[in-house]
Amino acid sequence: MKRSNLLSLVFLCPLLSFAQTEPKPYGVLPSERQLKWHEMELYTLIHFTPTTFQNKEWGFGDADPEIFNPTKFDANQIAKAAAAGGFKGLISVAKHHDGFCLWPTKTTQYSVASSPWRDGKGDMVKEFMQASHDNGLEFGVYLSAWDRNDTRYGTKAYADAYREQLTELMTNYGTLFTSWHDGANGGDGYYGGKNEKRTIDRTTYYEWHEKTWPIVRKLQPMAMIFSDVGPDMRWVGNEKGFAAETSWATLTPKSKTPGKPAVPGEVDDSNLPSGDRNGEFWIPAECDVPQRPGWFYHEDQNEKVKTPNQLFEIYLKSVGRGGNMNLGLAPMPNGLLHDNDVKSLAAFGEKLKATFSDNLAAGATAKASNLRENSAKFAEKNLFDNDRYSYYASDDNVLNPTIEINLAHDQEFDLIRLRENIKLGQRLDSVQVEVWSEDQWKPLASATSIGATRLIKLEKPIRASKLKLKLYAPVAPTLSDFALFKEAVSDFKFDHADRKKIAKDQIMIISGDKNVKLASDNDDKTVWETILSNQKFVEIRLPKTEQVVGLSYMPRQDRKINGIPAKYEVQTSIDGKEWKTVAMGEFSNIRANATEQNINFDTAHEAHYIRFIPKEILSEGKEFSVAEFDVYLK
Ligand code: FUL
Repeated sequence: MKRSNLLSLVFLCPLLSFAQTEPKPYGVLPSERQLKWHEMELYTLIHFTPTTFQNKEWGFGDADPEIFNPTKFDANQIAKAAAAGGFKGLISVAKHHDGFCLWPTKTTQYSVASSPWRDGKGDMVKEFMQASHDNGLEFGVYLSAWDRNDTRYGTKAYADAYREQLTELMTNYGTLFTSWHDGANGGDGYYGGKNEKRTIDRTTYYEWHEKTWPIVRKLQPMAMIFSDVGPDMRWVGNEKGFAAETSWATLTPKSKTPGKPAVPGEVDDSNLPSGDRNGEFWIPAECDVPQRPGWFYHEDQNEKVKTPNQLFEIYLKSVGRGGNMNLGLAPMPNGLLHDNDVKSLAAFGEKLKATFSDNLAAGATAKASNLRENSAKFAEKNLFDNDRYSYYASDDNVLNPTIEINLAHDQEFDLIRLRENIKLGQRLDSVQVEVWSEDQWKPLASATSIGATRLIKLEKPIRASKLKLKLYAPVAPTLSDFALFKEAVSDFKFDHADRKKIAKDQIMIISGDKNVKLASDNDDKTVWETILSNQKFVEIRLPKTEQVVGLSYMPRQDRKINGIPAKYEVQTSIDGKEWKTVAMGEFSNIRANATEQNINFDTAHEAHYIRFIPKEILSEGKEFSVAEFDVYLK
């Protein structure tokens, strides 16, 4: 370098020093495995068991293994579709509540080994693992603790067998990124033919902390353990895929039973969507949500596959709120994903790429009101280098620095991305963003709980060239990223098949209650709550006798559970006098995932009158509630 250039460099940067005292970490910190997980952002969860062939959400455990025969099963088709959607991992539900194991386990006969699939010689978990790796995805497993098939369920022998199953999965399927343990366990089931209800003490039965999870830690040290309350990531408290607007990565787990440990299924879930500011442990939210209304495939949900725009909204409210997004994929009985699912995933992947590949803040310059030790190591330029861990920091005594940002030129954007260097903890309380417009600073947006990633979506795109960030923290903030994007438009459409839904004004519900029309007003937000008469049923009258093939029940959408049935029966009649039962069953998982429940009759039934008989109402209060009923004709 010429001497004059060197001199001018020294002259231009007279203030920058080489000091580099890092700020002290704040609060609890993420582990190595959690850091890696935060970088993943997106992965998928595959539900495919005999339950798929029974068109149910929860198998009872009594399905004959003979029905499990997916003639076209192709793990590669599924993994490829996930990868095209931008997902970085795939979790195989190796065993769901029905107890059927997708690998030839030594612990029970109830597995692929007893099915006609691949002549009983297949290992579906292995095929999913291979396909994941072939498509650049990490692999993980879900092993339901509840087992509605196993006759030993409820005894120590089953708990031991469960741990043996876990050991098999942790040993034979390569490096796993997660071991996923859902919270639903205990209740009625087949249990080797006993057909009874079994209750376990969830706080002691599985010995999660003492015996079960140590297996994962020993055999798969980098696998994130999921359950309602961690230890590595937490359930977000709903199956919509949305974290709360303010969602901290730290949490103080709360038990449902004071004095007892908070373990899967025994959790006070009130703080799961939001986490706790300064919580006791780093347990970020995992936002799980199925791509369809249910976790398993149902033909009548083919048109309800989430669109790329819906998936994008979930991305903003999960990854964009410091959590990860776990999307449920549901193969059809033939073992392939439906075309609608594949197309929507691909279009979502394209939308993500089109939106986030063009950082409109690239090339910007920034000047902070204070720079830590005036050191280049902590300089503002670190905000634009796309490195999650290089960061801007202020001096220890400056807790709310401001940073002025000059974009390379005028830009139109509607998304702002902020990140903290979380290796030093979740430090920021909040951030405010201002925009320079008409010769003054104007408030544009604000956010709390920044953490690993915070995406702020503006109501509408804005054009600007100068912005200001105001940071608020109890210690020196360590901001690692500032980026701007414009959401790419997706005009994706499914090929719709016609459904023969009866017009709403043809549905007459017989009741003296004046609010009854709320149950068929085409508005999911309105709820009909009622005390049922002595007979305890809801009666629907059609204008004339029709060939009825099904009914749907949309539960209330206001997050309350009062009046929602867990089980049902449907009866039909031609003359209103003689009735026959045409369907009976459970609304599996309706508490966690209150989506529309479709009841399909085995065959069309001539009916002028229909009775819906709700059973096992989830919560006391008014006896029955419904957002919407629909009736389907042949
Ligand atoms: C829940 C289960 O009950 C659902 O069926 C589904 O598997 C979901 C991902 O986890 O706990």
